[in-house]
Amino acid sequence: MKIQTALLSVSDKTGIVEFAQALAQRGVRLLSTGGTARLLADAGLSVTEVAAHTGSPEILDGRVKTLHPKIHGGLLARRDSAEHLATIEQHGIDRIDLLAVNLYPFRETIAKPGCTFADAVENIDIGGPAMLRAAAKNHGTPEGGVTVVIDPADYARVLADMDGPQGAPSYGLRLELATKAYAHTAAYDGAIAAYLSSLAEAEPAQDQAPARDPWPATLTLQVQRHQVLRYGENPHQSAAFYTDHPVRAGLLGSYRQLQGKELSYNNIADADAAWECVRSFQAGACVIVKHANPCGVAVGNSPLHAYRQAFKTDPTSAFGGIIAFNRPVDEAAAQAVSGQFVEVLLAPGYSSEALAVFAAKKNVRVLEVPQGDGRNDFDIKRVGGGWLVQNPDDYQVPQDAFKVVTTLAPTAEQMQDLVFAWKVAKYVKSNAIVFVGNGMTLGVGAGQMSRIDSARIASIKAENAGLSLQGSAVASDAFFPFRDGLDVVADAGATCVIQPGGSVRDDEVIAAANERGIAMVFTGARHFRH
Ligand code: 93A
Repeated sequence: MKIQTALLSVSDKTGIVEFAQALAQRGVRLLSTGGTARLLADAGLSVTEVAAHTGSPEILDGRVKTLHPKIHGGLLARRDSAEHLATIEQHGIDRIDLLAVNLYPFRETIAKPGCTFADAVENIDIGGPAMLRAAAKNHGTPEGGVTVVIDPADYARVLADMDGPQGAPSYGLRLELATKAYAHTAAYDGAIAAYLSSLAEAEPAQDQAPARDPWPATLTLQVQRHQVLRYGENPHQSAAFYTDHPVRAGLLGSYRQLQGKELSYNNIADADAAWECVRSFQAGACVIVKHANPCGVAVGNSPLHAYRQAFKTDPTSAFGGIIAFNRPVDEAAAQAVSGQFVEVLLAPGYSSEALAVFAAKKNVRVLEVPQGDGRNDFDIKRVGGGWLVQNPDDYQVPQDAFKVVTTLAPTAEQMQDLVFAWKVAKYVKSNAIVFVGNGMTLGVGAGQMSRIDSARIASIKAENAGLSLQGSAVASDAFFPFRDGLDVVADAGATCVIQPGGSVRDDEVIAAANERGIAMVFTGARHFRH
């Protein structure tokens, strides 16, 4: 069924004039709302204003412009129902075969600093979603139906089908565009619900009532599909990557891929771990991640230096790793990194020389993540039949809250390594034990069910890498429940330890530290990561 009449009503006017021109050339009659109609008329197109078409003027400051039976009847009449077609004819309603609508920019409006409640409310589109839903509902059958376009990127596809053998958009395309339209209106309403619930949370307490429950009764996720992934954590799982809308700068989701194969599910998960860890450093740093755990972290006076030091921690595990830098990567670092098998590289930027080095290694996925202080509102973990929701673990114990609990206090250099180790431990799966010396990790023990095993593994790994732990600093992501873990790190050569404290056996552990000549600091906060 050829397209005879199209209704164009768009806030984002990208490509609309060209699209309308192409439709007009193909003999399509154009209907349009105020602003869109003016733009098309200015471009010399013949266009009928919706108000003229319906005989009802736009009223209530434009709140009611397309909410009319002549519009909705034209979109909703079933093309395969003689009765429907007779009914619209009887009421003087023309079929509308194509609808191009994109909505008032609600999300963009509320993102603007100083947006008032009135601005937000006026940017809640009512007529647009009503038309989108109507047109999408009536996308029809292989024989015919309504084509609905919300994304200017799809205009060309509609025209291509109109020029194809069927002379009209195929059923496949109509179905796909209808799906997209519903996904769009659902996300749009989600954004409105999230905005309104944020107002309710911000409401000042009117009385002495107990503090509001900080978590809303229902959660609306503002995410959009960024990419369908080849597969999930394993090849028999299908998967997709959804990103926040909009993504905050500084978070992984704001990445730009400069080269390399498509990212996989595990690439994205590991890249996030690496990026979150590296961006937590003020100093120039490099983080190498394997299976969601850092296997090498170092600060350095250049990206090359930081990388070399990080790599030394565990060259075996670094093979096929994800490598993140918090400074732009230069040629020297690029050369060094390309000497190893690397899955993904992340940095806030790359010199052109560095990019030229990677260009010779087509498979390396090179990501640029813009610097920024964006953080997630919350973390989510799926459990059977539910979701666990929490604030992200972005608490940083201020250094003046550190408490030295042993007779010996750490020297200034030891304190630097302790702070470094504590930072890294937060990004290592629990139970985490991290040995550090001179601004680099020396041994990382991750993901064990007992802390003493993590301590043993960390020291074994240092030994395997040929690194000495004499005089090293150690961080433990949670308290030592017994003195045995502390004894393991002392035996390995550590001379200072940082840990939250808080065990019922703290006294035993402090006594052990004093006995072994270890300076120990309590942070008062722990960083479990599962
Ligand atoms: O205010 S509305 O909710 N009421 C309506 O009846 C209506 N019809 C279309 N907003 C409505 N629209 C929206 O106007 C469209 O979704 C589109 O975003 C915008 C296009 O307006 P104009 O063509 O005047 O720029």
